[in-house]
Parts: sequence; structure tokens; C-alpha cells
Amino acid sequence: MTPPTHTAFRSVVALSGGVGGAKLLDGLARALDPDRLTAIVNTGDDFTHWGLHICPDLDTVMYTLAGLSHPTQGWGLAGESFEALAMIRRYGAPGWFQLGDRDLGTHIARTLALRDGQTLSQITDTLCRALNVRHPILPMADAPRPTFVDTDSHGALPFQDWLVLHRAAPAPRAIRFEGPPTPTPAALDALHRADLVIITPSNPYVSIDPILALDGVRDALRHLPVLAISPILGGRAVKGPLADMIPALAAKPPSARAVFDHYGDLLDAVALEADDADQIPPGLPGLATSTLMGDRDDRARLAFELLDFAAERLR
Ligand code: FO1
Repeated sequence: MTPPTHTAFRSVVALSGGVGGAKLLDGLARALDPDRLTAIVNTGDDFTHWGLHICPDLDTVMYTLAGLSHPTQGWGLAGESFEALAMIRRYGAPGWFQLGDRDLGTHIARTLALRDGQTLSQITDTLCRALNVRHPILPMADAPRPTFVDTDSHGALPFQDWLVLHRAAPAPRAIRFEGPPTPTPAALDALHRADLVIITPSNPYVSIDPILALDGVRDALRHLPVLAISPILGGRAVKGPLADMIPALAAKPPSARAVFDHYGDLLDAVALEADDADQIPPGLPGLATSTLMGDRDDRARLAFELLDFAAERLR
């Protein structure tokens, strides 16, 4: 039976990157009606590939909320085929980024609409409606704002080159964002209307920081209750390169505490894996629970726990 939706907050905004953020959003979307939840999604990972505009995090969130995402990989579509990729590789063209055949339809539709002069916000809304995603998914910015990873061994690498082409092997020295730091009007408006902000368990350096670095976002958050969920469990990242990035960028071992310290005084409460309860920063309310989010019910269970906890401790 579907549990009743949560009504303690009028307007929850969740800041999200790809896979971890998308899973929690999936749970939150079951706990909150569409007029009570807005996702602001990182677009720093976006890039042009095969002449197409690819938005990995927006697509991961959109496919996940549509119930279409790949069950184990997290990104891409379930039951995807890769015939176009095989052909591209046969021609010796760049085949390091795995775009599936159906996924290509999304990138083509988006690229055509961008060429027609639509904004990324408008296009994302159209794509979400077509996939029956009812909760608003907002790109953090309409103009490109690409993330670069500065490395000693390979110089400055565009994010997907670093993550996928080089398998995140070159140690990052710094993370940089280029392009105008202008949030979409809708994202800023959502933050101004919010009564709770959730920082989902995404990578703080390359998924959440790009959002926090936009004009007006940190200022808006300072006036709001902010709850962050750790993407590090028992010193390891569930997915992605974060556990190696923390020592490289912050000179400390990977831990939930290192993530919370990175966000600093923006946070009003934290949630983390039960075994990591000793990592709750002193003076902050902390929820120690199971944060792994296996199936969809587990995601909803965590979402309700987080909202109950926030209602009790942050209002
Ligand atoms: N990640 C990979 O590690 N390898 C890939 O070939 C790959 C393809 C891909 C295609 C579409 C998409 O939406 C995401 C894709 N991702 C791939 C994931 C993506 O690079 C990262 O997970 C995100 O940018 C990080 O949040």
C-alpha cells in the first residue's frame, strides 16, 4: 500500500547530481506531492558528444523518476541497446562514452530544441512531461557551466574526459567551473519559496558545489533549514570516484564527516549510515539510519524518515 504523502513541509527543494541523488529523489517523489518537491540538478557534467548536447545528471534524474533507469548501472535506460555505438566504433569514431540507442533519442530531441532557441529549462520540462514525470526537475543553469578537473598529470580535463575517458585516474588538484554563474530563474525562485532544502547523497565537489557556486544560491540557503545526506558510507562511496577525491582535494581520509565539513555552516542537520553515527558534527542534529537505498520501497522509506526527522528537528 502507498503510504500517505508527507505534508509537514510546503515546498522541499532537493539539490542533486546523478545516481545517488536520483535514487533519493525517487523516494522523495513518493513521499511528497509534485507541488511540494522540486529538484535542482547539476548541469556541470553536460558536454557535447557526437554533436549532441548530453546532460547526464538531468537524464539520470528524469529516467529514474520515470521508472525507466538502468537497474544496476544507475545511469542510462533499462533494457538499452547499443547498435549505434557499435557502428560508430566500427568507423573508428570516438566510442568511449556509451550512448544507448534509445538514450540517443533524448539527446537528439534536446539538441534540436536547443538549436530552435529553446532554453534547457523549457526542453527539460517538455522531456519530463513526455515521460510522465510529475515532479519539477530544474536544470541549475540554462547556459553551459562546464566543470573542469585540474590535474598535474593531464592538465585541465573536461569533467566527462576525466571521469569516463580517463576513468578518474588522474589525481584531481582542483575543481573549476567555467561559464556564467547564473542559476535558472525557476531554480532561484524554488529556493526562495522553499521551507526545507535537502542536499542529496551526491558528490559534493562535482555535483553539489556547481549548484552552490551559482549567484544567490548560498545566500538563499543561509536562510533555510538545510539537511545533507552523506554519500560516504563506512569510508566508501556507493558509486563514483568520491572516496579518492576527498584525500586528493581535502587532504583527509574519506568519511561522512569530511563531506559535512566541506559544506560547513550551510548545514542545519545531517543524515548518515547507522554505523557512521560517530561522524555527526558536534552540535548538529543527526539521523543515523540505513542510507543505502536498495529498491524503490527502500528509497521511499528513507525519504519518509528524513522528512519526519526534519519536521521534528528543523522546524
Ligand atoms: N558513465 C560512465 O562511467 N561511462 C559511460 O559510458 C557513461 C555513459 C553515459 C551516457 C548517458 C548518461 O546520461 C550518463 C552516462 N554515464 C556514463 C554516467 C555519467 O558520466 C556520470 O555518472 C555522471 O555525469 C556523474 O553524475
